[in-house]
Amino acid sequence: MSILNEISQNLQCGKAKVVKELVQKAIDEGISAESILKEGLLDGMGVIGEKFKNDEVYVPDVLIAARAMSAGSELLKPLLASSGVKATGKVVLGTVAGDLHDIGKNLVRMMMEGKGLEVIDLGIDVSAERFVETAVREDAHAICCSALLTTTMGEIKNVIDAAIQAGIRDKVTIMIGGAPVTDSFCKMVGADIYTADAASAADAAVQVCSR
Ligand code: B1M
Repeated sequence: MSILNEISQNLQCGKAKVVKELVQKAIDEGISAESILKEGLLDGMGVIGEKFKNDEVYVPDVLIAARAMSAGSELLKPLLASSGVKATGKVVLGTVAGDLHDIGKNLVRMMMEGKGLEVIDLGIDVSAERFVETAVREDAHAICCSALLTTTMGEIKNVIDAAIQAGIRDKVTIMIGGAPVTDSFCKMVGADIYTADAASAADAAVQVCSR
């Protein structure tokens, strides 16, 4: 079994310590951080997601797999950071109200920080008002919303409405993403930028902050 396969398998079993050791081993063997993330950690999370959907595993199994994912991805953080010219800019990031998923959001943060952006991470279950209040207080270039549930993606519209109400809609870019979110949803609710993955989100944020 390849080491990336081993990472995926152990992540599925929630073995955080083993996953961490294997990720370190893969790094030491010279495997790229992108491959370890995609073919190891995200592959394992994908399998767990499918099994979760089919009722083959339950919330506790998913939680321990998520813990293993976080343990492994922490080691990749410095490697995923770009070595290019550092950008400057400030963004407010969070998972929308009612939504507790944070693995994708944390990847977005890692990638953005890697590009030199200042990321104010509000965590999970963030209300529309909190996104906007923070953006005003911090004079942020962008508000970045992550949503993982079809039942919470509608919260993005509330963030946009709150930005309009606070009079900052023309000053702040609203970036959105997460598994159920699409470009057509982005257009429909009046957000500015949809990106499908964390790396593209970081590239787009750099563009926004350099305008
Ligand atoms: Co949840 N869950 N979950 N869950 N969970 C999903 C999302 C689900 C698709 C599983 C399934 O049925 N197959 C399903 C949603 C179905 C739907 O809405 N249609 C689901 C459900 C139903 C639920 C609960 C309701 C289950 C229950 O309690 N009955 C519950 C809801 C809790 C809540 O939020 N209120 C729940 C709970 C949980 C756990 C707590 C157990 C755990 C979260 C742990 C954590 O995050 N700390 C969990 C997990 C782990 C998942 C799955 C298995 C994996 C999600 C994940 O982390 N993927 C997920 C199934 C799946 O997605 N395959 C599932 C890896 C991560 C890197 O990908 O977050 O998509 P993702 O991020 C990607 C892109 O989307 C993008 O970048 C990343 C890649 O580079 N991206 C952005 C993300 N945010 C972005 C923002 C951007 C740009 C890009 O710009 C700002």
